[in-house]
Amino acid sequence: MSIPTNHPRRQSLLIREKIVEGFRNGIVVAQGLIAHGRGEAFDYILGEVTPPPVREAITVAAAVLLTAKQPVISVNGNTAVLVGKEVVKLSNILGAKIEVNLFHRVPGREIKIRDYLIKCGADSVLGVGDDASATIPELMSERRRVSPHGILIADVVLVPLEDGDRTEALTKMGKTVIAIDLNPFSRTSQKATITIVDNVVRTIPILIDTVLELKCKTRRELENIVKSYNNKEVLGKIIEYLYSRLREASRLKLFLEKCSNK
Ligand code: PTJ
Repeated sequence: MSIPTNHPRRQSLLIREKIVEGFRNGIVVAQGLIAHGRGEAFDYILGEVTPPPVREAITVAAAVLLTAKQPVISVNGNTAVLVGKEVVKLSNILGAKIEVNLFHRVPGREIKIRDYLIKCGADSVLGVGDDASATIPELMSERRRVSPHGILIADVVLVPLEDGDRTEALTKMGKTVIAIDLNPFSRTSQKATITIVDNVVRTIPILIDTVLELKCKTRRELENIVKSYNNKEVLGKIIEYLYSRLREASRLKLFLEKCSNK
């Protein structure tokens, strides 16, 4: 579909097209379209920017990833089509593994996602076919199937666009979970160790830049960045930020109503 270059919502519509194309190619599931719409609604309130408290979470996430022994980036259908190339770049900089992990594990879909990530430049992708032979305890969904060489032994897992159950199960296993989720109220956001309330299309490039910036720091300096971080406090700041935007919009609405009554 051609989107006029001067369309005020061009960027958002281009992203939507990627998701729709991913759906047509069998990478994104129908439920992924719904999840994307939910994300768009939150992004609208966020103002489609990455505000300061979110940047704080991204900096801490970068420091955690740089100090991790076995970092893994978990990829589902939406993430693959939205930021496949960027995920590969991040994994190369960090030396992190990429693993496909799906809620809707229909036959052959993980192969399509793996092939897509390889097209994006990945050397190897875990969690496909027999490689997903390990299980996350207490988890009943298809997300429980993980690679014994990836998520099972990871100390840090980056989970863009997740559902809450696995985040909770992974943290119970003692792993540090970094979630990217536009909904600050979701179980994922509430249960993750570090929550980045932002659109994955903005976060991954910022995360790459931040990792590159922090790469020259010593382990002690990186640990100091992480030490004072409080996820609940940062989530509170983000909710306050969303609230202030809504409050501002409602004041503007009252003002416009007053003007039109004159
Ligand atoms: O590919 P699969 O089979 O693993 O399925 C993937 C989906 C996304 C369908 C599955 O994980 C799912 O159903 O997720 P939920 O429970 O709908 O949660 C998705 C969350 O991601 C919601 O809180 C959305 O607000 C958020 N979200 C959607 N798009 C984005 C996003 N967060 C960040 N960036 C986005 N672009």
